[in-house]
Amino acid sequence: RQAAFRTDLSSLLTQVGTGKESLSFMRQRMGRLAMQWAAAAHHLGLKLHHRWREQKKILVHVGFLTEESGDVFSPKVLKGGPLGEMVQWADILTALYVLGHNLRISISVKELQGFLGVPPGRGSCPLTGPLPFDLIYTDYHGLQQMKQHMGLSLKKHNRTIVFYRTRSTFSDWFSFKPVSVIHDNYCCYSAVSCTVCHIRVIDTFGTEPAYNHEEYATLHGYRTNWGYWNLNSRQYMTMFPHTPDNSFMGFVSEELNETERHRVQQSKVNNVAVVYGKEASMWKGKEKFLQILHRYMEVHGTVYYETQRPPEVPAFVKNHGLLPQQELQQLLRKAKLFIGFGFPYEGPAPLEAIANGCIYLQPRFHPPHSSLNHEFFRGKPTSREVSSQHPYAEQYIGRPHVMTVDYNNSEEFETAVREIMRTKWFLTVTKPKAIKLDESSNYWVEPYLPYEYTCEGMLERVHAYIEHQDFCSPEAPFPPENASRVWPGALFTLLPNSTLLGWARNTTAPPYWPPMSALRLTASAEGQSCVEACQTSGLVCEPAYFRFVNNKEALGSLEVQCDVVELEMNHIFPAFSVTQRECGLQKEALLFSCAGFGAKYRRVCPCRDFRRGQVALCRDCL
Ligand code: U2F
Repeated sequence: RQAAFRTDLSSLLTQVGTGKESLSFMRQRMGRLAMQWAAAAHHLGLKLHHRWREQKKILVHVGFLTEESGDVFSPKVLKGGPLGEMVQWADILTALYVLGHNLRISISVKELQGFLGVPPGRGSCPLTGPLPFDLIYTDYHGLQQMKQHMGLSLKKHNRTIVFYRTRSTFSDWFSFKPVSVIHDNYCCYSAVSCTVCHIRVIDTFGTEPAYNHEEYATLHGYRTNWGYWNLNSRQYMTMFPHTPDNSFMGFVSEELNETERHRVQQSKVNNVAVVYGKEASMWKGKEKFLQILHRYMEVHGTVYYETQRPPEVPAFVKNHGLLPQQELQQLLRKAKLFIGFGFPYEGPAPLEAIANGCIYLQPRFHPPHSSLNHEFFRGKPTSREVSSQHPYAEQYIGRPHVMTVDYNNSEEFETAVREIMRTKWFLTVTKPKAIKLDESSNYWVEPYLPYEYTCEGMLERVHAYIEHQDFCSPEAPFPPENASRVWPGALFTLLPNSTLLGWARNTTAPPYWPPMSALRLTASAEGQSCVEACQTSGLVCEPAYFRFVNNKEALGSLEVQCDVVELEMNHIFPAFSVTQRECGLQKEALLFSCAGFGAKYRRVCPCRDFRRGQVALCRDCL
């Protein structure tokens, strides 16, 4: 069946239901953004020339909202608790629905079992019939529930599933014994592992390959509460484009039309600042900054309280209490400054503020926060270094919309506030971004929203993933010894091009996504990851290409001298050490990692281009 874009959300709203504050929040958000989604669907339809798209059967199991996982979020929706996750799930559901897919939504283990066809009261069922879904979107809680409550029942799906791990590299996922051998080269030991390739895990902060590979994580100290599921790392889908090892799912923010832009321009008040932080604890110890800020601006807050003003919020702050999203938008439309004090990390609010024409001021973290030095990130399956409260805003948006300064230096902080006070407002419908008019610090700012966070941007990205990401079919094997044997029938030739090298693909080779034409090979500096190395060249690391550059030919083309070539399970490989003339190739596909780096190694990095404002997709990826 063909998937047709949907613009009427009423049946989705009914499916989401009520009964929990979290669901009501999601429904309200969906309803409020319905027009934007409809317009985006229309544009994307035109862009894709209404090409035929298959309607997928999709199960969305929101694990963190189930009673079985404790559902700690729902009771806090109206009390200043985290809403970022709810924002993202609401937008994922809407995107899938608007794209025209056949959706089922589950927020309890019972519903999950029902949708997967597990008879009540039975842990297992006959080995017949296919998995009734093409895709399952869930989270770490949901994954755990599938393992705990229905591992055996998933066996029923084993016969019709296509397999994606070769026998030689197979590891026993959930310690089930082999069920059956289906194909010559590929086998399905555990039905769960076969079903797992249909799963997408919504994972806010991301999971790096070293933490994902159970055996490797256990042996090398990367084992955490969350990781070790042995998925393809691109099956984890994040809130921001943290590491290209994962797929960037994102969410949306409201986009202003021309009329609204004009209104915003008129409603701006030069000295209104809104503090980022809806829970009183986020304001603790910030009096000094608030005092400085108050010298220049009227300070507003949206801190939840029951009866009395929380002691952390000074008397001069105009506290509105927790606002409904729509009212927060109105406040942001009036404000000039949205100011963060370090927590929460990486939420949606700064993007909303910038989209409504605020300047976002935030602290730089020196040293960066990470799972190694900060309680909040401890136990999260990533070593990513968080350089500020909102690294995406810092790195992808930057000045003049975002100012990242050292709050330990009060002078620097005050200078930033003064600079913001001097900033003037300017509105142009022709320029996509704010423009700097002169060399002085007097510049003009306008509302800005990166394309990837618009409804159209999210629809485009989710559409591309659904069309092209396939973790079930056997992937091209990667014999590291010989590039020309990379893929049966395919011959990859290196095209020297100064420091970068491109690959030309034999026309008989099977299609690959992202297309091979986007591949650019580069070597990182010593101690640098491929994430950074590709960024330095204005590109992005593409983990799907690692298998094509994990060979001696690639090393040769980078003019690397190798006295020894090791073949090892090591998340830093492929890499080489210049001083020791040692080279290392990767033995385990699951450990290909953009994020990995090691002090004495230079990485062999497969990079690719990307679409303007849509880092998840290469230019020819649509
Ligand atoms: C992040 O979660 P948060 O919920 O703390 O993220 P925020 O950026 O504060 O905002 C989430 C939404 O809350 C809304 C606002 C945002 O869309 O419009 N909101 C509101 O409706 N009323 C108000 O008065 C104030 C805000 C992050 F998203 C999570 O992934 C993290 O777990 C969490 C901790 O780092 O931070």
